[in-house]
Parts: sequence; C-alpha cells; structure tokens
Amino acid sequence: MTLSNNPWYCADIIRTAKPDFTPRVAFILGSGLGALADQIEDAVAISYDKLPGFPVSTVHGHAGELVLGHLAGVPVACMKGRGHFYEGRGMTVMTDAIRTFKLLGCEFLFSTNAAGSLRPDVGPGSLVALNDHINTMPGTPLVGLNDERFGERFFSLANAYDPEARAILQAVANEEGFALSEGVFVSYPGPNFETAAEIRMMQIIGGDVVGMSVVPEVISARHCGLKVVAVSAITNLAEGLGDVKLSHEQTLAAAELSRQNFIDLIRGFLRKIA
Ligand code: R1P
Repeated sequence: MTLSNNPWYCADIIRTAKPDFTPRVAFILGSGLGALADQIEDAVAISYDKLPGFPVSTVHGHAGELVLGHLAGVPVACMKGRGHFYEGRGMTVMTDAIRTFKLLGCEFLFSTNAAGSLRPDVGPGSLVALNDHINTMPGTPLVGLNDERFGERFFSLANAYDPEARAILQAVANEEGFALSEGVFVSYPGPNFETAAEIRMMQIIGGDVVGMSVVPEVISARHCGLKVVAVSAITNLAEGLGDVKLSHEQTLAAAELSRQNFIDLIRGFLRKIA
C-alpha cells in the first residue's frame, strides 16, 4: 500500500494555470448546482482529466471541471461536479482533490449537494445547512495507511460542520428573507435510491436529509484540518414521504427550485468572510 502524491502534482498544475492565486474556499457543486461557477470572475477552468486523482465524472449534471477565480471578492476553487462512492472508486473518491485544496492554502471546504428530505415540513426548493452526519456508507476514506503529511491517525468529528460558518449562513438567509433549516445528513451508498423502510429507519435514528455524497469529502477535509460548511438543496421528499417518482432527471430539474436562494446564500457567505 502506498501513499498518493497526486495532491502535490495537482497543486503544481493549478499554480501553473493560475499563478499567484491562493483560493480561500473550495466549493464542491452537486447535482444540478453547477451554475454558481458561471458567476466566477477572472475564471480559469481545468478539466479533471488533467488533474490526477480528481474524479472524472460519470454522472449527468457533473461537468468535471475545476474553476478558479473570484466570487463575491473571495478567491475560490470550485469543483463543478464530484465523484460518488457508487461510481466505483471507493470511499477515497474525493480525498486527493480535498488534499489538493489543503496544499493550495484553502481555509474552507464548502460542500453542496442535491438531497432528499426526511422531514415532510422541509420540501423541494428548501435549503438545509448540515450540522452533523450519520454515515451508512461502507467504511470511511481514511481506512488504510494514514498519511501523516495531512493529519493524525485518530481524529475527532466533533463540530465537523463549522458552527461559526453555520451562524454566518443563518445571518445571510435572514437578511435575504428565506428560511434556512439545519439538519443531520445521512449518507447512503447508492446508486439506487433508498427504500421506504430505510427512510423510516433514517428518521428514527435522527436524520433530516439523505444523499449519496458529502461524507467522503467531509471526513477527508476534517482529517487535514479544513473547516467544513455544507448545504443540501432539497429536491424531493424521500421515498415513502411523497408522490414524486424519484429519478436523476427529477433531481436535476428540482435543483432549479432553490437556485436563486442557493446563489444568494453562497455569495452572502463569501461577502461576510471577505
Ligand atoms: C441522484 O439524483 C444523485 O444526485 C445527488 C445524489 O447524491 C446522487 O448522486 O448528487 P450529489 O450528491 O452529487 O448532489
């Protein structure tokens, strides 16, 4: 078993593509949420196939491009699309990308995703700031040799979703005049959607939203000391709670419902940390 040097290689490629640029926030844009990247100023885009370890996408709605530039005055690195456990690269699917952001000097990982709601009162079009997670995926990305260059073998996930950043998000939503729920994310391996019985279990164990991403990158980010912020765009009530037939097309279409609030929330967050 060997340790990956991909993050150093990718960091060099990125520094060459955009010299004298230190991103402060690394974004991961989930299904149907890529439009935010179109607002980045002085943008330089790099295809994931030029960045070893970055997950070339096999999922519609995940462009597979890293965009570097400024958003609301803050230097950002923005992944238009992510890799998922179910695409076959295991729980480490996002680890090299996250570590590249650490090497580049990022302070925050801002993870976004399209998710199902476990709460009938939080419907499609809602945004939920994540405050914790329950991992039902098989394992974690840190199984195997520990890479001491990034973090310690054993580490805490207490307050993994940065409380100060969540307070900033609430302040922005308040100012913008929309509701921002907070909740616990349940990770599901996918690619099939959850059964109604699994959804009932997730409600019982304390989940608020469910999706097939987020947790691999969040665990990798906390291991190397990045602050984590995460927001789910609710695209549907989870199986058994609503009438909509679940499909990826439905996910992509319903992600549009929260588009403006999503963009306003993120721009407002960046303005407040600038
Ligand atoms: C299902 O439509 C897909 O959308 C979500 C689910 O996790 C799944 O991959 O994608 P993101 O989590 O990448 O937003």
